Amino acid sequence: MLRATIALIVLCTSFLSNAETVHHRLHLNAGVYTAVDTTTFPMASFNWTTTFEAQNARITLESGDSLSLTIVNNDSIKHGFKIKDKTSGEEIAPGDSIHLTVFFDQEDYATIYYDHLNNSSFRAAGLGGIIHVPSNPEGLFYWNIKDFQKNWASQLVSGESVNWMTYYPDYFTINGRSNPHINQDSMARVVGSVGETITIVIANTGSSVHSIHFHGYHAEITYSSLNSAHIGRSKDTFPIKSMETLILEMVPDKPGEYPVHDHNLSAVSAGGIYPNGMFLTMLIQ
Ligand SMILES: [Cu+2]
Repeated sequence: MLRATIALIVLCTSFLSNAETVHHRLHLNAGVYTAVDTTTFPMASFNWTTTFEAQNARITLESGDSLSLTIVNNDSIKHGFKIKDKTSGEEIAPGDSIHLTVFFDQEDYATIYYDHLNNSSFRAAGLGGIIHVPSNPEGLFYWNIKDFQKNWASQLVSGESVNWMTYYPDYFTINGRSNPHINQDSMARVVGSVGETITIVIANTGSSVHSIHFHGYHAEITYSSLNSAHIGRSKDTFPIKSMETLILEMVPDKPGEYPVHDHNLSAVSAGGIYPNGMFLTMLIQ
């Protein structure tokens, strides 16, 4: 009996020891984005290094982890940092850095970290990424979706306010890319097998509502940051509001290559050209 109890304690401790303090450093970089049609406009992102990349760094944790995060502001103006539903938001002076530690206890959970200052101007300039705590480490894909209005980009990246009532986005990205380049991102383009469990984390870090339409397959909502009542619903179109996160689970029932795109077709364009926006294909073998 004593031996069994000790064995159980050892077993429990070994499970708990998976939880750890995970150290990461994010660099807030301002840069120039080259869109799919070679148009360029200012953008800002949170990256792993001091080099600007349109794709914001993605943070994956295990439940029970403490995220020990340093954020370095490499820009010449003041910025902010907030983790949605987790922190209240802090400011970072130009050239300075902040440090915070946040505990993540829920699995199958996704949230957004972002620059919360200036009435969403900085977030709309690109500063928003995904934090994900998966329940299953296999078959994970990520779509960080954003929309941009090219002729506002200089104002937004400088933190100037805009009249959101007149917002008219003309560039649309997934993980910083658009169709057809997005198909080169192996964390975005779903490639899998019949019967495999595929998890897709979608975060709308842009400013418009999007509606993601799957051809060929249905998916089930396993997490919704806005509507927990939607969990368990199986369907093929998923509206997602600004700053919402969804986790979808899909088990393909047949092989094939099928498109996924924003059902709002203006978001399947870049500078008015179709289909250079939020459009990619899923390949199931
Ligand atoms: Cu469709």
